[in-house]
Amino acid sequence: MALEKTWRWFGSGDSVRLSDLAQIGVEGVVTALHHIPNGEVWPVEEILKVKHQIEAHGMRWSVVESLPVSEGIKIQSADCPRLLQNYQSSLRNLGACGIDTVCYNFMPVLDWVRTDLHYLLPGGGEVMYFDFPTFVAFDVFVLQRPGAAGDYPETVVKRAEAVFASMDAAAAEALAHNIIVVTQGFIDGAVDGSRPEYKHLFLDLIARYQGIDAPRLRAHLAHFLHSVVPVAEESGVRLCIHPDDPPFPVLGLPRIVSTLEDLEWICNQYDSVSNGISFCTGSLSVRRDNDLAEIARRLSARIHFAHLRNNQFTEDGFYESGHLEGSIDMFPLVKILLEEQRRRRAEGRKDTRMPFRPDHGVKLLDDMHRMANPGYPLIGRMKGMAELAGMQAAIERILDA
Ligand code: DNO
Repeated sequence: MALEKTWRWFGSGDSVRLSDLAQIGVEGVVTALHHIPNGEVWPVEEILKVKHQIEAHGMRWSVVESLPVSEGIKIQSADCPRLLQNYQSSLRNLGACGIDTVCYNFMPVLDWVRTDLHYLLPGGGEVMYFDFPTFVAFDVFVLQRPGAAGDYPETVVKRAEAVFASMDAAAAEALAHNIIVVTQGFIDGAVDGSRPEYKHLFLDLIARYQGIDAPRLRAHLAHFLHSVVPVAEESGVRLCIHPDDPPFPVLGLPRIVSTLEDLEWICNQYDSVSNGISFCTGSLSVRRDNDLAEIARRLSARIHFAHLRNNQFTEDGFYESGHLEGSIDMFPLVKILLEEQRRRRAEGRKDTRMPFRPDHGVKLLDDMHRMANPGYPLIGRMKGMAELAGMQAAIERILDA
């Protein structure tokens, strides 16, 4: 059996309707209660409204992405106990409504990062790019984060200086706005992008991590896991942490969900199927020392959700190259996930259908005129979903033979 075909949908404001998804063969929806402020409890009535809306179109609410972990939990502010209680209540409410898979991340301040949201492919499609020197230009020269230059090799800072010199004021502002607001706002980001002083607010959030290095952030994550995994377990919910994107420290902040070692450490903090991971090929593959097949094989029993996407590496970064084309060999990874489903069936586990979503997509054709969050075009994702479904059908035939 193929993986469950799911699709990230941003709620009734999304330009793609649930009826469109039913038409293109989506089986499950990945969404969140985006209207509930970060840190507040998700009430049963609100969960049920969305669940029923999805079910009315013949699909199910397969995955919550994300139930956001507030900054107060990551830094253990005075508010942390209340935020943890709220997180537990939301998990209980989700479980009571039969929503069983919850994705979250533990990245300080910033979720994913790209420096160019409109990179043109030779054929005319548009994708997102991460260019390291441009990112350093943002950090050191546009944001002017105190001490930033010391976090990078001198040669890179020199190149970043040249990048910055080539930008006019509008381009520098657009770069900051893309990184802090445009890519974060729609996923319940930490910064209120509507405020003109958004760069200062962002710097203030970063400053709150003073003294929080990787071991300390790990201790905070362990505390979070010990508080919420037992509740998830009781509620019939499987949590799955999303890896860092990109999987290395940015802005002088630690990132602790980047490697096999990190993921094994997380799984070992609390030995339960409810303490799982989201296998995001696009995020993990950016580190060339990550062996994705090895990660998938070692952790397969804890993978509850797959984000499938490819990258093309360049000398200074990477761009999102679609789903099958690019630097990642998708075939062995998809095969491991399909084999894991078979293993679960043989073991008698109930969660034998693993949801996957085509993660991001190339902006194509009519996508150019349709409103969408960065990375989430309709046609490009639909193409990716079809390609990945075809690959799965072929692998299943091979496994059956
Ligand atoms: C970006 C997404 C991430 C992801 C979160 C999961 O497009 O992949 O924002 O949803 O990190 O918690």
